[in-house]
Amino acid sequence: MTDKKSSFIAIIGQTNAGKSTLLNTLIGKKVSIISHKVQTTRRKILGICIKDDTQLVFIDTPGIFKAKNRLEKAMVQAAWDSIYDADQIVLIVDAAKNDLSVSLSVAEKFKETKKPRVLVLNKVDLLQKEKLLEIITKFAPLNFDHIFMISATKGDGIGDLVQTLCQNSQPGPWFYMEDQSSDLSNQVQAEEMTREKIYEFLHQELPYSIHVVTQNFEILPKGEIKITQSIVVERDSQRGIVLGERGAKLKTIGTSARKEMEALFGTKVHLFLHVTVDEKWQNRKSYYDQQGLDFES
Ligand SMILES: Nc1nc2c(ncn2[C@@H]2O[C@H](COP(=O)(O)OP(=O)(O)OP(=O)(O)O)[C@@H](O)[C@H]2O)c(=O)[nH]1
Ligand SMILES: [Mg+2]
Repeated sequence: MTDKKSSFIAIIGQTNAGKSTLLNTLIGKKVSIISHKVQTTRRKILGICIKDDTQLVFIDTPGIFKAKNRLEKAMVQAAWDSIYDADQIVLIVDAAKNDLSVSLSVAEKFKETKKPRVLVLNKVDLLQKEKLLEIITKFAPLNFDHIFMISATKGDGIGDLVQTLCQNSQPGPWFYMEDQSSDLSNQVQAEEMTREKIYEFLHQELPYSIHVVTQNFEILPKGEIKITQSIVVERDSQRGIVLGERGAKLKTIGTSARKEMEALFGTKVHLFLHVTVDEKWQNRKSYYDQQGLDFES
């Protein structure tokens, strides 16, 4: 018999609601990348933490939105799948957003599940208390088991949320090593860091046409890391935009990504970025396999 407890918890919600920000705050380090743009997270990402006798395994998911192309459909499908994989479901809502229709329809979809359902109203730092009451009234017919009001960026309300998730956890083994905080390899985490900077420094639609792939990841004799990555774009014209005038844009992306990598790995990183063109990357099965996404959907 074990007196240990564990629980898989899906964090789902509309794109940009703050799922990845919440994951990072829960884990206490940057596991998942964040941006002010929509559709930042493209795959399921596990963040693992231990609270007393309980191992909580959070599943950060791509945001739910009206998917059009193959990649978008696979991303949204990954979010729905995580509801089935999880023991508890956290629906996170951007409370500062006026239109709640997407969040309400997502909640409707898993209303009948027997799993604990938690409603989290996020970004409360941006709005008045009265507005929150209005939102809670709208969600009342969906009978959530618990409701929390939080600020994922500031950490407000997180302690109470974690306590409830622990209380809902069932006796069972821990599935991950005690010092493991994510299921992403260092290589994938480094790719994600570069992708985050692409979201930050490139405008409009361009980040959606891009993915990052590792060419080489090498630990040097002194413990420093040498990383070579390709930034893959869909068209030749996009190549020039990523490079910028005399390569200035690529340099900004690289410097910023390298700093994040050094903070994450705790060592000096030598980062080399190349821009390559692959018109069809969004239709290549290998990309979906790497990301743990379903190619068919
Ligand atoms: N003011 C405020 N902003 C927040 C809060 N939580 C998240 N944000 C911001 O909301 C934006 C989206 O955050 P993400 O964590 O990337 O959102 P997401 O739900 O993971 O988005 P996708 O991966 O695109 O589905 C970022 O600009 C965050 O800084 C919060 O509590 N307060
Ligand atoms: Mg995200």
